[in-house]
Amino acid sequence: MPERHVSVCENDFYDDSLKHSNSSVGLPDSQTEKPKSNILLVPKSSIRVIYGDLGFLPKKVRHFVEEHARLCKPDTIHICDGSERENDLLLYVLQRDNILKRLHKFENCWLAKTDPADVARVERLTYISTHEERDTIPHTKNGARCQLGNWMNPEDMEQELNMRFPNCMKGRTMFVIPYSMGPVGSPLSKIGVQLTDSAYVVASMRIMTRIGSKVVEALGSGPFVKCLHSVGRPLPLTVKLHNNWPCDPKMLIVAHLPEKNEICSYGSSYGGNALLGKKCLALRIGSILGHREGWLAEHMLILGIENTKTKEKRYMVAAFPSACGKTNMAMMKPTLPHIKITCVGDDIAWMRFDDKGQLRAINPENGFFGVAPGTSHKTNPHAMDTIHKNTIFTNVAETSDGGVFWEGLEDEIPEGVKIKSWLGDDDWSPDSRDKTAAHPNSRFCTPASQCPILDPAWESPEGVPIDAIIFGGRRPAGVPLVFESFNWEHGVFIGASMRSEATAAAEHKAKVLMHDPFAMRPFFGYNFGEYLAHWLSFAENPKNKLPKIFHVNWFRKNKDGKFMWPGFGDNCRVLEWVMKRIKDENVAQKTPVGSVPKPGSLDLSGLDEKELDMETLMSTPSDFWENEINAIYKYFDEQVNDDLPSSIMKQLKDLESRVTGGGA
Ligand code: OXD
Ligand code: MN
Repeated sequence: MPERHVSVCENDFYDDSLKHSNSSVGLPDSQTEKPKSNILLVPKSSIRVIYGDLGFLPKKVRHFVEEHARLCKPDTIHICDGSERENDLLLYVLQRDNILKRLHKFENCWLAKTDPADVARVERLTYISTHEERDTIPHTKNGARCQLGNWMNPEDMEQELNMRFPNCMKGRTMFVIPYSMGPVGSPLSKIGVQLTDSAYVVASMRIMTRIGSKVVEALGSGPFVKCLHSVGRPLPLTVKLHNNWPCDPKMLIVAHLPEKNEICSYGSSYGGNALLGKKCLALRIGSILGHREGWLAEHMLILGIENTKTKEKRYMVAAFPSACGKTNMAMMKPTLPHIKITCVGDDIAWMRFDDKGQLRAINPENGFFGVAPGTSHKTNPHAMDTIHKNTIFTNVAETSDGGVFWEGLEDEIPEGVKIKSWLGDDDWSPDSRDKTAAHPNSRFCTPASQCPILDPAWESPEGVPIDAIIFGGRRPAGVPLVFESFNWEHGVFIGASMRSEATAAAEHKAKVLMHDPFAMRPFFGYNFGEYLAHWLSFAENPKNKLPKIFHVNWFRKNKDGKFMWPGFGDNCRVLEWVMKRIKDENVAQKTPVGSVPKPGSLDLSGLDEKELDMETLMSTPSDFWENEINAIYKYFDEQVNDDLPSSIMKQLKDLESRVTGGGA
């Protein structure tokens, strides 16, 4: 593939747009309402605005753009309007520069392959910078390395950023993306403005968030989160790129500066490192704003569930660590004919108790950035129906008939079709040099509006009412299929003590059991102890109708290493039981760890009950739980230390005495 060392500013396609932009010369003065020209003068050179008009940006945004254009020195500026025309232009350029390849089998679908060194979120280089360390992370004990976030002081952070951003966009175009997390104009939404030198990031942000002129209008003179992103490869290049994918993994940093309402990301173009609305704004900065303003930003899917027999409908949220099947659950095709699931969101929930004390949730995103491997017509037919148009695939394998392939699609590939692996092996087979056809963290980035079971209220500005909160993880042993907390405080403790096998979404080794409280371990914006106190505080307002809290585990294995529960569409049976518990139906029985379904209370119709060992699936073996309790003691002690709320420690002690038979 020929290397193209060009930036979009060289594209003649822009000529047309130039005619539409104000090109008279003059020095823009950010203090005046409108700049006299669309050319930004910086010392010794000028930066042309080749798309859009600086003059239409609110003063504060213009100032932000000008300041960072002076710092990063792009050749040109493109102010995103979010139009179809703009998207066509970007896709043309990305295709021309061999960053995206059209997938002819589908409608408007694209394939990107990254530098193999830029394939996942990099948690160890993701920082929150505040004056006080303890505002961000608890002090650890016994010299333990903090697992609940990375802190850096503002002076060191400034130095780190100064080593990277000056001149970093030379030769490139700086895109200005005004974006809304949440429906444009909803009182629960937040606005960000991302500056980036990656057209791939713009094309992806356009799917994952709402971008463009409508956001600028909604913003007016209001606050916004300042987001600066660079791939870290100014032109001319000094190194050879892999797959034409600009990135600088050695200099990578993802920095959050909550005291300035700013996010700065350098060196990666992929996923949560680069699409700054997602993990950076919607979770890390979002959780800080939620703490300040009395709401919750959580790593949770949101789904609607309807029993068509009783005509009852409820909404639930569920938190699972990355790549544990949130997207599959959010789009579940239930195996019980009277259960209907609708999808509101698959990754993030912003939740707030309303004036009547009802918890309400919005999905701040506009698309799904789902893990591709494992997704198939068998596991998630609704996702498969969502992704066949207007989708950007990254690091999946391609097929000789212009389609895509990943692990899990073996039964869906037409006879005679060849597979080209994500690393470029042209005739890939399971015995090939490349172990997997697709990277384990390969993704589809697809518009939510294409999901066939999207909930009618998914964009409702006030959010959907939430009646159950579900936690879960990959637990091969000891943890029952489902259990309910005894009360809110116990539920918060269950969230705090979550553990799960690591996955490929970040740099950790898969299969290692990691503590992942609330599935938020990589995404806490502030001290986890404070976060727990924030959750506990909602019980102090007597008006709040606290949802019931549950824990599920679809991943328990038997002695032969086989999954004991069929999972996927059959998980609706567990959700139906949760619905009954919301109404306080007498279908639960106590165990030391929580309340599990009474025998016979889960609808197992249609399943081969001889195959199912429900007794073991619901069991809570004491030896397992004693070890679990010890691990939680160690974790709370070393990682949360003095910041652990005393009521959470009491919950752990109560669990211990229930498990060891000491009462409580
Ligand atoms: C994601 C993640 O990309 O959790 O959603 O890693
Ligand atoms: Mn996620």
